[in-house]
Amino acid sequence: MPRKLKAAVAQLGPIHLADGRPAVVKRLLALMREAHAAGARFVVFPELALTTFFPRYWMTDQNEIDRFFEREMPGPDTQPLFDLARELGLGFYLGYAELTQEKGELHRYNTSILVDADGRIVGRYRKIHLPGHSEHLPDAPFQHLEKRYFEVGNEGFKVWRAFDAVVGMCICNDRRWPETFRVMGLQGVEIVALGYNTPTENIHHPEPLHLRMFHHLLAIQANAYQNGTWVLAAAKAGKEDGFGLIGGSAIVAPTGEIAARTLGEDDEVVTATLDLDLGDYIKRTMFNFEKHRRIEHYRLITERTGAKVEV
Ligand code: ING
Repeated sequence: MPRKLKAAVAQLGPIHLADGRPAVVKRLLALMREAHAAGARFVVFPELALTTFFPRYWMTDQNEIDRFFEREMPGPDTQPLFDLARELGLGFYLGYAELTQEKGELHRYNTSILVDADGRIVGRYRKIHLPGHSEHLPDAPFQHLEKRYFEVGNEGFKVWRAFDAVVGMCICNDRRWPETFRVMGLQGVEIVALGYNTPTENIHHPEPLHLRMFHHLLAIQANAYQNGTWVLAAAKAGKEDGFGLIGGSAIVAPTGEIAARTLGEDDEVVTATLDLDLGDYIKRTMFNFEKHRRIEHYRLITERTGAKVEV
């Protein structure tokens, strides 16, 4: 019996500084209803889907910074998402800024959760590849302070059984690193859900605008194919208080082909029926890890952090 899952990617348009959580949650609920009406049982939301992309701003007051974080999940503002998930039988991936206490100390992560069709949290991922910088860049048009506001995730790249599939998660910049997907690929992942907030401008080095979309799609298509997995990628897009974020939300098949993608930069749902066995032939042939990988030659990947020219 082929395993099929109707899934959705729910792109968010801009969230401005003035937009409170209740207004954003209202948009998320509407997107859930739209995904459900299209027959979806799983919907992927963006990274930091409850607030504006606040790492673009230089802040020094911790109370000001912590206004962007969730101290509990679900909390009063987000509980309606879990209630609707249960009512509709629609699971979701949600990205948000997590403020948590561990062993009496506060920790802050760029986090995503996997919620099943009963509205229960079955998985959590804390972003590992934090891009950008930690000190103020006075000449930059905006900041990218994820290294300042978040700690590196401490729970690795895991997978969970959900929606009759093996499901993994990552967040934004993680999608550019093949290690992200290969670690999940080595756990038999069949669906990787990810959210992203990708600025239209690269503050680190001027590059043509078209490369932002090209690199985004290149990363998710290549990693889908090289690990024989579906990839569901949801953008927060559009101009947030004038700062541009790319769209390009997409559902990518294990073949690397784009099965669905958004056209605009506002709230938009796209869906596809995932054949959860489609990646099997890729994992049995081209990317049969057991048969073809030669880990005896890969030592540098885990022993060396930066590149070193020794010739
Ligand atoms: N955003 C960007 C991304 O990886 C980034 C970070 C900015 C990468 C500029 C390259 C250039 O899509 C997040 N949130 O990781």
